[in-house]
Amino acid sequence: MESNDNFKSGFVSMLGRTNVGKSSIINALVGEKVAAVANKTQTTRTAIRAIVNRPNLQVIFVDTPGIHKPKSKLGDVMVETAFGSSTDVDIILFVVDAASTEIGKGDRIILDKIIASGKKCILVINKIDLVKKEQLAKIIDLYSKEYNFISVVPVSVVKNTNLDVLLNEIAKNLKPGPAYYNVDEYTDQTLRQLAEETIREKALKLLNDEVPHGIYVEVSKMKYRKTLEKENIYDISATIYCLRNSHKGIIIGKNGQMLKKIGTYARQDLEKMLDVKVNLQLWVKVKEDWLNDANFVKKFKLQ
Ligand SMILES: Nc1nc2c(ncn2[C@@H]2O[C@H](COP(=O)(O)OP(=O)(O)OP(=O)(O)O)[C@@H](O)[C@H]2O)c(=O)[nH]1
Ligand SMILES: [Mg+2]
Repeated sequence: MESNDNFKSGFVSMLGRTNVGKSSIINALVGEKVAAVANKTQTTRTAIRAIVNRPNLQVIFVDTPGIHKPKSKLGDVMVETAFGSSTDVDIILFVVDAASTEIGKGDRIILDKIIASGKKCILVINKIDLVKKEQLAKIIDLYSKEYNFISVVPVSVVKNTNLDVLLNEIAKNLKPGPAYYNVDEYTDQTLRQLAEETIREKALKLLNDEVPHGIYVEVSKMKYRKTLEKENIYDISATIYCLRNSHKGIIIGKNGQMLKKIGTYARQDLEKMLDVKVNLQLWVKVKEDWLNDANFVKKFKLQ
């Protein structure tokens, strides 16, 4: 373990409503795709650790599911995980959408939790590329009245604005400590979990309505194969589970076009991530009402 007086480290959790850009911020800071990002609600389902290493600094970010009104047992577990992940961290990042004009129900619930915890909290206003200066001033004013934030940082992931400022603010507020993870690691997820997230992200992006909320992905095989040709291959097989037969039809698509598209996009990302050629096989199966199967959704619980 690396440790000296100049070295700082700590745990930082992200809290915010769904879709405000928590996972996007983490991916941008880490410089790797750690968490799935999509313009859909409830993209992140579980707490994911992402590690940012800089000279004399290690920040372990805990990405969490967005706070929303749960409509299933999975939703209950997700919200519980989000709040649970913030109890033993050094700093909470409260992420809000720059376009908000009032503090809505979800943000109010989060604020109350932060106030009750009394923890160091940085207010992060994301998506400032979408609003005018006056709106930004309004939202800073609106939230600053609610809590004594150690800092307020407006950012844009899309324009790469102020992400360095955010990391500096975090570093300033951490105490000296050891590197908890090897400095060349960037997540606690296994390759299998990263592959599942990648495939689910592509399905989320390409599918609409209620279909994407009812899917989960399970990798059944992941095997590195040496070939006689120049390039070796990673064989990956995965199943996309969905809630209904009609959803299965949509995921497969006309002449299998949709599944092919999901597979192609996922394969391209996986090849980048693994730096090797990937042979991806996707299957689609129906698993009714898994979202409300208490036993099954346990796997999304905080470990
Ligand atoms: N315009 C704009 N869009 C952004 C920015 N940051 C993120 N987004 C988009 O916002 C959407 C949601 O991003 P995510 O990172 O998945 O949001 P999240 O808060 O992790 O969402 P959940 O996991 O569902 O809680 C995606 O379409 C992103 O591309 C930004 O700075 N500007
Ligand atoms: Mg997310």
